[in-house]
Amino acid sequence: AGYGPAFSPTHPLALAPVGSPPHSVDGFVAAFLAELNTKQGVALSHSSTNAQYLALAGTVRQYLMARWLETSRKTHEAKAKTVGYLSAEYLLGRQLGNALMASDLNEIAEKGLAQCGIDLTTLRNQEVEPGLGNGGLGRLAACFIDSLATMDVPCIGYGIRYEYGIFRQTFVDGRQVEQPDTWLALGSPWEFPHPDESVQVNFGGYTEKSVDADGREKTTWVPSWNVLGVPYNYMVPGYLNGRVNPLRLWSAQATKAFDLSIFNAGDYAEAVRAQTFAENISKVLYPEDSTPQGKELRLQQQYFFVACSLRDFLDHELEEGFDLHDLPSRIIFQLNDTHPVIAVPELMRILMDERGFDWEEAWEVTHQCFAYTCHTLLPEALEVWSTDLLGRLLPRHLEIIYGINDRFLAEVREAFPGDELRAGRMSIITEYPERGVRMAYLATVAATKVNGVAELHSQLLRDKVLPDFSALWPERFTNVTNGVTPRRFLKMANPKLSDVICDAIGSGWVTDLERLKELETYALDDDFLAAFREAKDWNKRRLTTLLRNRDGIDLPDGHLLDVMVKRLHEYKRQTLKLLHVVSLYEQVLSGKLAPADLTPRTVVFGAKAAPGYRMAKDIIHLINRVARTVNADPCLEGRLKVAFPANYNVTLAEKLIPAADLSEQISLAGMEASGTGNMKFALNGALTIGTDDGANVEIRRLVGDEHFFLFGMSEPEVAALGARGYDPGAYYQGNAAIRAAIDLINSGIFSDGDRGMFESVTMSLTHHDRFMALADFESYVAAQARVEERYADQESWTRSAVLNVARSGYFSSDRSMRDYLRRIWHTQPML
Ligand code: B1N
Repeated sequence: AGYGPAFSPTHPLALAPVGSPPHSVDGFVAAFLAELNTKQGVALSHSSTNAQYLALAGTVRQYLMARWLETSRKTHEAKAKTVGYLSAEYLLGRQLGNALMASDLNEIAEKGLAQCGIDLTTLRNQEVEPGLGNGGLGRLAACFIDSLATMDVPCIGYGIRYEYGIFRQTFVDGRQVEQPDTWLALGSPWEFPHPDESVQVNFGGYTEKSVDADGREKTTWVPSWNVLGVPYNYMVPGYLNGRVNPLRLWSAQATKAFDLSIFNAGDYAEAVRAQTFAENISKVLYPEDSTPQGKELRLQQQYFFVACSLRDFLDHELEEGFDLHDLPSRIIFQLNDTHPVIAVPELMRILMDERGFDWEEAWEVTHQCFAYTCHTLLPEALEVWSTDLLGRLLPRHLEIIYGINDRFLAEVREAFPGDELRAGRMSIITEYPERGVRMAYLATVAATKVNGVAELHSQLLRDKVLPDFSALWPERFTNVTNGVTPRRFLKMANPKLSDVICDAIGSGWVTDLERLKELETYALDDDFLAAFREAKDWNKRRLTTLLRNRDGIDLPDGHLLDVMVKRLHEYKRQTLKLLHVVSLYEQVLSGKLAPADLTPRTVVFGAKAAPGYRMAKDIIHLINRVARTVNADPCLEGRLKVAFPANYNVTLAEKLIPAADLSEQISLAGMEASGTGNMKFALNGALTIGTDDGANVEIRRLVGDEHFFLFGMSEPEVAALGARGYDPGAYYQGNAAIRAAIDLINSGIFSDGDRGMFESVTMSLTHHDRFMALADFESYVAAQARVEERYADQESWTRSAVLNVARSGYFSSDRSMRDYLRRIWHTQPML
C-alpha cells in the first residue's frame, strides 16, 4: 500500500518503495531493493548473484550501522578504557553469515530473499573470505575481537588491509601452485574507507640533536620519505547485544609531497612509479606461518600499521587536551606476537620528541600501555631485525631501542652484580650472525605482562625461551590459554548440532559455553545420541556435496572421517599421518592385512605451504601422489581413501570440522604453542588423536583420558631423547613397518616409477627427522588401533563425542577474554 505500482519483488523491474518499515520482512525487502536499485543501479530482474550479494551485505550493514554509531558514542562518553589489539593478521572468514547471526536477521533475510526469488545460501557462497592471515595467529585475533564485542568490552582492532591476502592454493600435477588472492575484485561491502582520517607515516632519514631553551637535550627525526595510511573500518558485531566494535585496517597510499613536486620534479612517469612504491606496503600478506622473513618490506608493514594506529588512537580517540600521562587509564595495547613491537619505541618517540616527556616519564607510560603475547617456541620463529636495516628505515627508533637496552642492562647488573654473562645473554641486541634487535626481548622488557597461549607453552616460555627474564620478573609472566568463538565455530558452522544442543539445554551456551556441561547427562540418553549422530551424518552429507562440487572429490559413505587440517609445517608432522596411510596400504599390498580388516576410513588433509618452504611443498606433492595411487587401487576395496582439497581456509574449515570423526593433533610435544583447530574439533564432537602438546594437554585433562587418544613422547621425553642424541636411522632399521612404508615411497609406486621423486622427504626422515616422527610412529599406530576399536562400537564412540562437546566449554574465546581482562588488561565490560 502506498508503494506505487512498481513495488513488488515479482514485478519485472522490482524497484524499491520509499520509507517502508525496518526490521520486518517487508522492510528488509524494501531496503534490499533500494540497495540494488539505487546503490548499484540494477533491477532485480537483471541482477547477477554478485549484485544481489552486495545488496544483501549493504542491507545488513545498514542495520548494524546505527548500533555502531551508538557504541562509539557510548564508549567515548564513558571514557572507558579500550583494548587496542595490534595484529599484523586477522583471518576473519566470511562476514555475511556472522553479520546475519549477530543481528538476528537470518530468518528475515531468508524470507525476504525468497520473496525476490533468491536463495540465501547462494548469496552466502558468493562471498570471498578476507584471508588477511596465515593460520592460528590470525584466526585467534578474529575470535578475540568477536568475543570482546559480544562481552561488551570496548576494543579497537588495528591491522593491515592487505590488497592480497593469503594466496589461493591450487594443485598442478599434485604440486602446490599459488594464485593471487583477489578478494577485493568483486567489491568489498563490509568496509568503510575514511580517507579524511588518513595519517602520515615517515621513514628513513636521520636524527638531529639540539638543546632547547631550558637546556634540555632534544632529538628531532628528519625523515626522508613518507606514505599515507588510509583507515578502512570494519564492523565487529557482538552477538545479539547491539555492540559493534571497530576493526581498523590501514591501507598505504602515496602522499602528495612524495609522489609529485619535491621528489620527482618534472618526471611524471617516475612520480607514478613512486606512488606504486608507497602502495606496495599494504599490497600483500607475507605467507610465512611461524617463520618470519627478515625482509625490508615486512618491517615497513609493521611500522606502517603501528604508527598509523598509535596516531589514530592518540589524535582521534582521545578528547582534545587529554593528559598523556594518564594514557594507561584509557588504552592497553596488546601485541599479537612481536610483529607490532616497534610500537614500543614509537610511543616513546611520540611522548619524548613530540610531547616533551623526559625518558623516565615516557617509559613509565609506555610500560603500562603494552602487553605481549608470545605464540611460538621455535627458535627460527623469533624475530630479529638487523640494526643495519632498522637504522636505515627508522633511525630514531633504533636510538630509542639502544636507550631501552642500556637502562635495562643497568637494571640487570644491579639485580645480579658481577654476572656479565647473564647481562650478555639478556641483551636486546644480539651480535650474531649480525648485529640485530631481538624483538621478543624488547617486547618482554617493555610489557606489563607477557603471556603464552596454553599452559604447557607458557611454562616452556618461562623455562626455556625467556628463563633469565622470568627469574628477574617472575610476576610479569602469565598464561592465557587460547579459545575459539562458539558463534562462528559451533552455532554458525554446525546449525544441526546447535539445534540438537538447544533442544536439550536451551540456547544460553552461545554466550556462556560452560553451560555445555549440562549435556553430560545426555551422554546416556539414547534419543539424544541418535539426534547427535544424525547431525554428524548431515554434516558429512553436506561436506560430500561440497567436495564433489568444489574439488571433484567423492567421499565414500560410512567411512571414519579422519581429518588433519592446518598449515603445512614439519613440526606439525603431516608426514606422520601420511606414513600411517602408506603403512596401511603397504600391509594390504604385501598381504599382511586383509582389506576386509581395514576400518573404512577417509583421511582428509588440508594445508598450505609457505611458497618458499621447499620441504613443505615436497610433502604436499607426496600427499597428493599417495592419494592418487591409493584412491585408484582396487585392492583396497574402497576401504581407504585420501582426500586433499586445495586451498584450505576458514570457509572450508566451517564445513570440514563439523563433519569430522577424528581430529589429528600430532605435533612433536613442545612444538605447537597451543593449536586452536584442536578446540574447534572437540567442540564439534570429533575425538582427538594427539600428543601431549599445546592445548591438547588441557583438552585431554578436561574431556578425560578415556575420550582422547594420547600417543607419543612427552615434552621432557623429547628433550631427553634430543640430549641423548636422536638417531632416526635406528628406527628405520629397527621397525619393519617404518622401513616398509618408507621403502614403498622410494619404490616409485607413487611416482610412476621415479624412485628419486620424494627422496628429499624420505632422506630427511631417515637422516635428520628434526621433529622425531619416526620415534613416535609406533605409538601413533597403536593409538590408531585403539581408535578403530572404539569406532567399531558406535554407541561408545558417540558417547565420547558428546562428552567432548560437553566438556569443551572452557575453550571459548569468551573465557580467554575474561582471563585477559582479569590478568592483563584490568578493564571491564561496559554495561
Ligand atoms: O599461533 C596460534 C597457536 O595456536 C599456534 O600453536 C601457533 O603456531 C600460532 C609468524 C606466526 N605462532 N606463530 C605464528 C604466524 C605468522 C608469522 O608471520 C609467526 N603463528 C603461531 C595462536 O596462538
